[in-house]
Amino acid sequence: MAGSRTFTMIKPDAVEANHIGHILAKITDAGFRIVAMKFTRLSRKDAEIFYAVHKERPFFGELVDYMISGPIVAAILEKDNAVADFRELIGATDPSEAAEGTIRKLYAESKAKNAVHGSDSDENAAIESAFHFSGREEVG
Ligand code: FUP
Repeated sequence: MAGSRTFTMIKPDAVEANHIGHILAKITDAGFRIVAMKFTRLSRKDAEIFYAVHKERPFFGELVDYMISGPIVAAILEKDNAVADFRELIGATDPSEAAEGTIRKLYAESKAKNAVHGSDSDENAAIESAFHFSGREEVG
């Protein structure tokens, strides 16, 4: 899809391990254009809202605690077929199952601390982007 968008976060484990630069290089080398980006920190309320779809799952509390444990990078990315191509670039949720060369295979610690988020649909990409960015912050 021409010029479609996805939303990503570089998560606390990858920030802590100094992988921001490596991950951004993989993203831009793969042809994604950065539309908006910020270095920020989620509040507990932010994380609970962002991951509300998982609130009945057994890992929800751990997921929220982890996502607020340190700063993150949030970004809106643009590319043809952005959602699907980005999920291919990041690899499976569990890095032990992720394909060679994917961001999670290279940089994720575990299924819970899995280095990056990528939207799972165009609809969620739009919702997640609007949650993190105002229209004025879409500068790219
Ligand atoms: P993904 O779409 O690959 O980010 O994965 P999911 O939407 O299935 O899961 C969202 C987040 O929940 C993952 F990034 C990590 C966390 N999670 C766990 O901590 N344990 C699990 O068993 C599954 C997911």
